Amino acid sequence: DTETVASQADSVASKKHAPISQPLVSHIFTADPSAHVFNGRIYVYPSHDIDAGTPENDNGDHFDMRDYHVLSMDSIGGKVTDHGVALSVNDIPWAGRQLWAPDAMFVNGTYYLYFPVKDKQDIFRIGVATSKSPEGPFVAEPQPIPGTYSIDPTVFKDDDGSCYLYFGGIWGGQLQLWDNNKFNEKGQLRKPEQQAILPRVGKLAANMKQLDGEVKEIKIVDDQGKTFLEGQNDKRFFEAAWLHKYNGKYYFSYSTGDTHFINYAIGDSPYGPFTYKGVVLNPVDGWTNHHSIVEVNGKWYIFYHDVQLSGKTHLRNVKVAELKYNSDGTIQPLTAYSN
Ligand code: FUB
Repeated sequence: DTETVASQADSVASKKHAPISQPLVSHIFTADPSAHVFNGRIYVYPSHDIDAGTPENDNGDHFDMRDYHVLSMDSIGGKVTDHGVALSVNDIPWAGRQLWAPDAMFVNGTYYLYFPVKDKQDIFRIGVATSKSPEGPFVAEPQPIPGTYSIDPTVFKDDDGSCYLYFGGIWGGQLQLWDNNKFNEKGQLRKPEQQAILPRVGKLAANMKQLDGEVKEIKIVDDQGKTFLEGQNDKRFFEAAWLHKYNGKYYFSYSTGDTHFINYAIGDSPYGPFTYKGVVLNPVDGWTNHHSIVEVNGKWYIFYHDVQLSGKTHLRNVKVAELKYNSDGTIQPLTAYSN
């Protein structure tokens, strides 16, 4: 009968859409996972999603997060520990609202947590907080990092110990309000035929709390050396920068936001230019796509999120899956659902 046929069709559809991995934790909502191996243990620095009741809009006001929790595990697939509140918005002297995607780094005996939050004037800036322990609690510096702005900071430590802070995100991430590192309250999103807004990088000073020199734009180019136009929105940068190194090359990966891909580009310097290579992760369930890429015991993993537990874009859950390279160094694109 028609009902049986319909329910068989549903079951085929849901099998086709079966997730390839399960949420790392389900007692809280988590997103934007930045993963690192510190002292042989895997630490994940995610956003902590909550249902704050803030109405949804294109600026992402519904992502109204108030604190961070650090997760850790001794191996991929192992028991995950939630270390509790690592930093709260109430303990950041300059913060207004919206604690978005963080990252962390370990240098000279100290763990540094980098985070974006709107200041009291509602302008996103990037802050840093420190701890002697990877799980926190972290103590925030009294002011944002001078010269930084916008969202989604990530830190890459190169083989010579130099650290670089990558950041930026358009739309609600406000990158369009910054021209030549100066705030421009009239800043606009680019038109489809204009060059897309570029992500930013700054070298971190030895104290990890300041930048050493000016913030620079990062060029992501096609195989002809041309930067993307705003209209090429399945390729151009939107938010969620991550940098990793593989076989001596620098891999810059990022979200395309409104087209929901994680893409990547390869370069010979932490400053780029990076040549576009393709998709790392196809769109996941939920509007946002945000990831990190890390090597654990000789295998490579992508940490990412979707909305499997809630079905709601602002209540996400972090996951992990293995990532594979081809022999030429390109990445095999991942789809987070079986088909
Ligand atoms: O989690 C809030 C924002 O959503 C992040 O900063 C973006 O990357 C997107 O995932």
